[in-house]
Amino acid sequence: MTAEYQVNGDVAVITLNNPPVNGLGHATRTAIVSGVMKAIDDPAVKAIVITGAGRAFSGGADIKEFNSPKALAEPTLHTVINVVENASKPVIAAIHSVAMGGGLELALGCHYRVASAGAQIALPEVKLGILPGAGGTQRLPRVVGLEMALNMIVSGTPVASEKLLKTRLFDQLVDGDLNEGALAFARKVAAVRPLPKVRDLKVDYPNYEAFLQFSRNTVKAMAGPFPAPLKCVEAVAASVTMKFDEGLKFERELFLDLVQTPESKALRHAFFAERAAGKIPDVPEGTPMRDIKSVAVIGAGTMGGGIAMNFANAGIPVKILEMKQEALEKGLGTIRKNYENTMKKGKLTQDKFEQRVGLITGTMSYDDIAQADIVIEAVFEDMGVKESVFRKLDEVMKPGAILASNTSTLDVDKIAGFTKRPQDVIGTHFFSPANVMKLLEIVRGAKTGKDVLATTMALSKKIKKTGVVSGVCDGFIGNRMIEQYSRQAGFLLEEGALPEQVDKAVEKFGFAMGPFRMGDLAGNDIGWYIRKRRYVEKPQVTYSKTADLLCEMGRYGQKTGAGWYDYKAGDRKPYPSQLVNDMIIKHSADIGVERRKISDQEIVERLVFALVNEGAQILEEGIAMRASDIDMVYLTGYGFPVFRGGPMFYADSVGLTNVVMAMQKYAKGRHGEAWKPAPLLAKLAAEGKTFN
Ligand code: T1G
Repeated sequence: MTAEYQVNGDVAVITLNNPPVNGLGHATRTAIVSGVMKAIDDPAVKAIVITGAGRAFSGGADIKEFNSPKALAEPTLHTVINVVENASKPVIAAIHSVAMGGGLELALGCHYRVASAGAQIALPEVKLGILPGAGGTQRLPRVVGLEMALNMIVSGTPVASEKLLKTRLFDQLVDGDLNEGALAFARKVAAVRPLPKVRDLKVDYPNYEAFLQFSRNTVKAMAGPFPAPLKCVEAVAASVTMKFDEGLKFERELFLDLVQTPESKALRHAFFAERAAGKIPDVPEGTPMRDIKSVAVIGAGTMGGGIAMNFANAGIPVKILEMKQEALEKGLGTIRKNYENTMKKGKLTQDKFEQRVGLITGTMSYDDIAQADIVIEAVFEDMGVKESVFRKLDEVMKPGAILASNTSTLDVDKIAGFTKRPQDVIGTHFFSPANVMKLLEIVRGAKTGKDVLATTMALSKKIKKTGVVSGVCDGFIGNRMIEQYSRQAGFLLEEGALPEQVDKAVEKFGFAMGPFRMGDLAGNDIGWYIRKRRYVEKPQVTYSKTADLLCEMGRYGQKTGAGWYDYKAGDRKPYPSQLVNDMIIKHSADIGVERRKISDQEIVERLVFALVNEGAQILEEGIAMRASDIDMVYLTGYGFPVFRGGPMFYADSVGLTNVVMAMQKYAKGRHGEAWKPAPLLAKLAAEGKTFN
């Protein structure tokens, strides 16, 4: 059942029961309507309460139904709300935990609303690239006022129920048992007539034009490529400029426009992709987990310090091990400074600052970390160094401790082989800056225990990371794909483009930062070191020499004051470098490549489709469990534009046949071997299918 009906004395209670969050799917909507009709027809029933079972009143429309016939099948949410609002007996919404989106709109259609404290009240549709489509933009302003409603709808941010008590949204805050409170309230208002309807209220806001114009300007400035925020303002404006039914119609038109936009489809894909990533098919819910009460981090450098902060932020004590006193003090000092900066920005209170700093301690003795429940090494990216660390950890760590490596490319199975407990070894690949980037690649070794995997995935959620499981291969998911992206970027320089053109082209596509600005930020020497290893391991793979020539000039990037671009002291802005551009142009001549004018479209296609092709290989090899996991890696770790949904989703939206055709065009050019379509990509394209 997706909504239960029972009569308690003279009050009918309709309980939404569609786990996990009582999404208002077609079956639930049908059950609500039949419940209300039944209550109306029953002379013994004087009032009706609608409440939610489980963890929510309702999380809104069932977004799993979107773009399917069910979403618009009668009774639509509009119809349900009409039935409720026009019922001849009072309908009371009893809200706990979550009332969001269509769930809140349903409550707004009721005659009364009671709530327990701490319920999250929101119209978050804008985060899915749409807007409240069942009257929320017209009713919410009528109960909380124009300004509060506009802020809630444009931001999508939840507000706690008790903060809205003084508004006409709630008639009562119920302490104790919500259903008992709702029943008592229902009996109190059962005979009150006329029945109060939110639609009959007026929005009272003097000089609303000025406020709305200010809102339009502000929202236009912050909305970026997303059309929804501005449409939210227009819909809310209708609550003061139009009659209710006209406003409702206008809202509906805007909603139907937005639900079809590529941006909304991408955001909805990202919503589900993030949740799917936490599911590991052969590690079911309920797999026993290890208790993580304390963490140790080895290495107090940039990565080690950032990693440690994640755990302190989650209230978990962290011990950082360094071999040299000076390095340890420097690392702890950097952490303190980071927290001080956050506090200066007003994003951290003094007591939170002290709590977090107090949770991070330093040591130079392995014995001090032996009792930690998980130890994460963030030492130099060299297998020899990893070997000595893991042999030592195997010696000192208590039985059952999880031994994690922050390696970004090395073989986790090999690392596990340095210990007598490979089942306890796992990769936890953080992305720099580790206390900021959401992505955590969880690298599953061949022998990693299921409980270790389940524990690490749960721990990633606790430290507010997006955990994505990767198999063991060179570069896992993200770095293996960025390798092909970087190769194409280098070839484009040899063939006629310059760093600034390449960066601008992909940044126009939506990337946060192009490959050359990214290299200057992260350090060009990191890639140089990895390529030197690759030249030995995979001599058949060709790279542009330009990046090596740049490093040989000592131009590692911002950290050396010069990289692909020039930098001025204290200024992180990149300035095109004549010296580097001359080097590139000379290099083309040296290798006999005639430079040509390259279009931005070619740049974007070669960089993005290089990601897609490698992603298809990764999917086929089972390194990634699903295409949407690859999308999550790129959305949360590599600045891929969210409004495009991730590389694999974007390829689907372009059409895999078109992707393969573009690749066939580039296969005719230099290094054409790089454009051999991955078998899975070729197969899906031939069958007219998609990755996701
Ligand atoms: N529909 C279907 N499934 C949903 C859902 C929804 N609205 N919300 C969450 N889920 C699933 C989610 O996929 C996951 O599933 C599980 O619930 C737990 O979610 C007309 C059209 C409600 C605050 O945007 O913000 O109404 O992976 O891990 O951290 O105007 O989910 O377990 O199978 O996030 O406790 C507007 C989106 C819809 C709310 C709970 N509503 N959801 O957070 O759990 S559009 C939203 C959330 C709409 C109307 C329009 C959160 C939550 P699984 P979770 P959580």
